[in-house]
Amino acid sequence: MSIPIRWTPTHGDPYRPVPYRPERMAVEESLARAAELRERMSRRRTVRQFAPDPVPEQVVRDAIACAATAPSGAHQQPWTFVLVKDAEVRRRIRAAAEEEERVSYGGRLGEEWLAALRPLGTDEVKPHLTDAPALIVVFQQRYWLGKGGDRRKHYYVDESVGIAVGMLLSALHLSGLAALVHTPSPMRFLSEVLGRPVNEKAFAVIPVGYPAADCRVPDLVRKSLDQVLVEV
Ligand code: IYR
Repeated sequence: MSIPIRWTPTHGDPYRPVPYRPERMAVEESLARAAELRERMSRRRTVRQFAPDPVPEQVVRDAIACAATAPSGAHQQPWTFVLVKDAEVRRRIRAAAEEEERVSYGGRLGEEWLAALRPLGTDEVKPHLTDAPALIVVFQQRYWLGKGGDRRKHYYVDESVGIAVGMLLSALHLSGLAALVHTPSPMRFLSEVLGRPVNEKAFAVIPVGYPAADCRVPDLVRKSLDQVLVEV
């Protein structure tokens, strides 16, 4: 018997649903998994000091594949993940990012913003961009760009890419890797350095690796569940 050919529904295709019957998880197992996941996720920290040790590349690719399962507006999947391993490209990204950050920390951010950042200890020096063995540069596809130059609107791009990045961070953490969401501003240089098309806009640079042996993080406390959850 031949296997039916599946294709990605494209713009304007009719609704052709297929059955979805995942096996229901036993409540006991659900509770145990949720509690374990909560505990493991609570141990995730944003890392700014990375060991130069290489990471298993397939772990990073699998995490990106997890991120790409994210829901998206009209299922348009408006994301591109550029995995930068090349040391020279990372050096160029660092140099350009630090040039922008010098202006930002030198006053562009404004006193209120700088005061908000002070407890985090960030500054314009970005060694993580070259110390981490890999960078995932996430681009949003602001619109669809056809081969002939025709464009189609993408919907809820910020939300879609934000969800995907959240899933990426979870996947990396649960696979044993540390990461940082770095948002140099403005980020236009990333399109130039990485040669991305005009419909793509950089969203974040995510260095990935293992924490340095002497890694330190700010002494942050997260809001408790009752501070963030309202039940009605
Ligand atoms: N983009 C700058 C500044 C910065 C802004 C926020 I909001 C942060 O949470 C952290 C840093 C930088 O990357 O240093």
